[in-house]
Formats: sequence, C-alpha cells, structure tokens
Amino acid sequence: MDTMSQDLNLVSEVTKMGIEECKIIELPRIVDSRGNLTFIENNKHIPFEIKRVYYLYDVPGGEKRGGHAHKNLQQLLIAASGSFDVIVDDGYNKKRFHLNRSYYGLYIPTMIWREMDNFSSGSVCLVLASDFYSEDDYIRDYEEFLKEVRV
Ligand code: T46
Repeated sequence: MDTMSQDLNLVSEVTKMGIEECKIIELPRIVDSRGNLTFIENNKHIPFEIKRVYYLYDVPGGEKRGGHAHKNLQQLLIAASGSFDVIVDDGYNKKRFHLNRSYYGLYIPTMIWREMDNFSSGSVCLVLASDFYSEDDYIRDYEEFLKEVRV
C-alpha cells in the first residue's frame, strides 16, 4: 500500500469515531473510612498507554475550556475534585457529560470536538493523555473539524 492510500485509510478510520465511542469508565475504588483511593494502571484500566498527565485547576466561575479536537490523541478526563461538564461532538451529534466523581473517567477518542463548562468552584480536571503535547495534533477551527469528519 502506498503512503497516500495509507493516509486515506487513516482518515477513514478517524472519521468512524462517533460520540458513542466517548464512554464513562468506572475506575477501581478502594473505599476506606480514612478516605477513598482510586488507581489507574497503564494499559489496564484505560484503552491507551499514558504518556502525559496534566490538570486544569483554578478555573474561574463561568469560564469555558476546550473548543478543539485532536487528530490522534486519546484522553481520559476525570473530575479529581468538584465537577464540570464536557460536551463531545463528532460533527453530527453532541452529548453532554457531567463529571462529578473522582472514580469516573470520560474516555475521548480521536477526532471528537470537546468543550468544557460549568466548572464548580475548586474543581480539578485531571487528564491522562496517550501522547506528548503537540500543537500540530489540534484542530482548533470548528469549520475545519467539520470538513475533516464529514468526508
Ligand atoms: C483538552 C482539554 C481537556 C502545553 O504546553 N502542554 C500541555 O500538555 C497542554 C495540555 C497545553 N499546553 C499549552 C497549550 C496552550 O498554550 O497550554 C495552553 C492552554 O492549552 P489549551 O488552550 O489547549 O487548554 P484547554 O483547557 O482548552 O484544553 C486542554 C488540552 O489542551 C486539550 O487537549 O482536551 O484540556
């Protein structure tokens, strides 16, 4: 297969991702009167290898984050503290998830537009990502995203 066909195949793979692929994953929980504990092991509890961890915090009330899609990145978003909403969009359908438990993670595959709002005071959004940071992996223009997914 030549490089061009491989690239075309990759694109058609990518376009198959629908919002039904965005799933809440229930993480292990050790309930303890001293306080609960949740753990995540690489390649075991989530469907990708973790290469990066980052977190959003001190988000001012009423603020929004996100507003982009990733070409190749997969992520798991966890409300490590407080709560917030994530709106996922595959170019045809949208779905709003309310994250408010630190033992639930929202899995977002490639080529899903995401927006985040409704952050509670003191909330922390912990993100596990399948790759290192690369601005080239972002699609930050919604019209460009629609063009890519509606082929
Ligand atoms: C996502 C949502 C949930 C870095 O230098 N390294 C990093 O690992 C990240 C994530 C960001 N940055 C820089 C890039 C920008 O200059 O931090 C700045 C803010 O990033 P951005 O505007 O993309 O932040 P959010 O909150 O809109 O989106 C972030 C992630 O970028 C994104 O992948 O899915 O959180």
